[in-house]
Amino acid sequence: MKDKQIEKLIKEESARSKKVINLIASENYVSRDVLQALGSELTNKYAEGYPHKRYYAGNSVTDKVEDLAKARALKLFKLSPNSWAVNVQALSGSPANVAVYLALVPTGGKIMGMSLDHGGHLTHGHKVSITGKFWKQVPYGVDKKTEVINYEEISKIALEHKPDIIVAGFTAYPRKIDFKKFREIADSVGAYLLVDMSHLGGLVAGGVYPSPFPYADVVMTTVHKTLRGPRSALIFSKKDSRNIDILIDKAIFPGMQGGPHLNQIAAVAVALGEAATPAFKIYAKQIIANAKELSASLAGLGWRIVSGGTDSHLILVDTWMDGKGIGGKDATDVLEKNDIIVNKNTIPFDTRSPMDPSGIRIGTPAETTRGKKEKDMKKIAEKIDVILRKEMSKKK
Ligand code: DSN
Repeated sequence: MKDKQIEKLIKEESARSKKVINLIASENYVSRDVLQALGSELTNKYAEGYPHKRYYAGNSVTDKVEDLAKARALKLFKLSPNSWAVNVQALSGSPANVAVYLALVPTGGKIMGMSLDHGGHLTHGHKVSITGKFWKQVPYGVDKKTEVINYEEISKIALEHKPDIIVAGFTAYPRKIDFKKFREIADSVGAYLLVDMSHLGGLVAGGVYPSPFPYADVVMTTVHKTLRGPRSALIFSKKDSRNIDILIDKAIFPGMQGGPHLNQIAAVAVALGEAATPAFKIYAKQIIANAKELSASLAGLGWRIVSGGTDSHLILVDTWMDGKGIGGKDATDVLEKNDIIVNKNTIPFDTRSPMDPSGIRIGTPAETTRGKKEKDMKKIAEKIDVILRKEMSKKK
C-alpha cells in the first residue's frame, strides 16, 4: 500500500488477531475470496435501486452480482423464489432490523423482544436504540429458575400487550428456540413474527440448528457471524398478499439507505457459495461440538454455566457467582492480558451493571474456523480457569 500508516495498522491487527484465542461469539475469519471481493472495484459503482430498476446507468454487471447473491441466499436456505424474497442490501444487522420495523410497524407501535439483559439485542426495542424511540418495546425474558424461555409466560405477555411484531432470536441466549411456539403466539395476537437469526445463520445453513423458515414472516441474519462472510445482513420475507417483501425493499431503499455496497454484496455472494459446500456442514457441526465441550469443561472446573449448557455456538458463564467469583469486566480484562478474547455480558436477572456485569459470553465460531476441536476446547477451558482463579486469589 502507498498509505504506510494504514498498511501498518492493518498488519498490526492481523498479527493481533492471529496471536489471540478469539472467543467472541459474533466474530469469524473470512476467506481470501471474501476479502478479495470486498477489496474489488465494485466499491466504485453507484447502484441505487434494485437489479434492473436502478437510478443510474452502467449497472449491467452489478445487476448480475446482486441477482447472484439473492439466488444463492434463497438456495442456501432451500427457499423457493415463489414463496420467499430476499433483500441483500442492508449494511448490517441493526439497520436490517430497523428496516423490518419501518416496513411493518407503525410509528409508536409495539415491538415485543427479549430484554437486553436476558440475551436480546438493542434493536429489539431497547430504549437507547432508535427501535425503542420510534416504537415501544414490550420486553420478555427467560425463566428465573431454569434460565430458558418460558413460552407460556411469553404468550401471556403477548396477549396482554398485543404487539405488532414479535422478535425471536437473540445475541446471548445459548439454547434452541422453539420457532413453532413463537408462531402460535404471534398468531394468537395477530402479530408479525420476525426471527433474528443473526447469530444462528451459519448453524441453520449447516443444518445443525432448527430452521425458522417454516414459521416466520421475516427472517433476518447477519452474514459476518456463523455464516463467515463480510459484515452485512440478509432480510428474507415471505411472499404473499401482505407484500412484506415490497415493503421491506422500500424501507431499505429509499427509506433508509442510498447506494448499496456492491463490493460487500459480491462478498456476501462468495460467502453464501462457501456456506453451501459439504465442508461448511462439517464446520457448523464442529462449532456446536466445540461449544458443548467448552461448556462441559468449564462446568467441570466449577464455573456456573447459565441455563446449564448450550445447544448452539455460545455459552454464558456466570463468573461472578454471587460474589464468590470475579466480575465480568475483570474477567474479560485479565483474559485479554493473557491473549484470550471474550466479551463481558450480563446474565439473566443480573444485579450488576452492563459495564461490569456478572458474566462473560464465549463463542466457538472463530476458533472452529481455525481448525480447533474438542481437545483444544478442554485446554482453553483449563487456561481460562487458571487465569481467572489466579486473578480471584489476588483480589482476596
Ligand atoms: N454485536 C453483536 C454481538 O456481538 O452479538 C450483536 O450486534
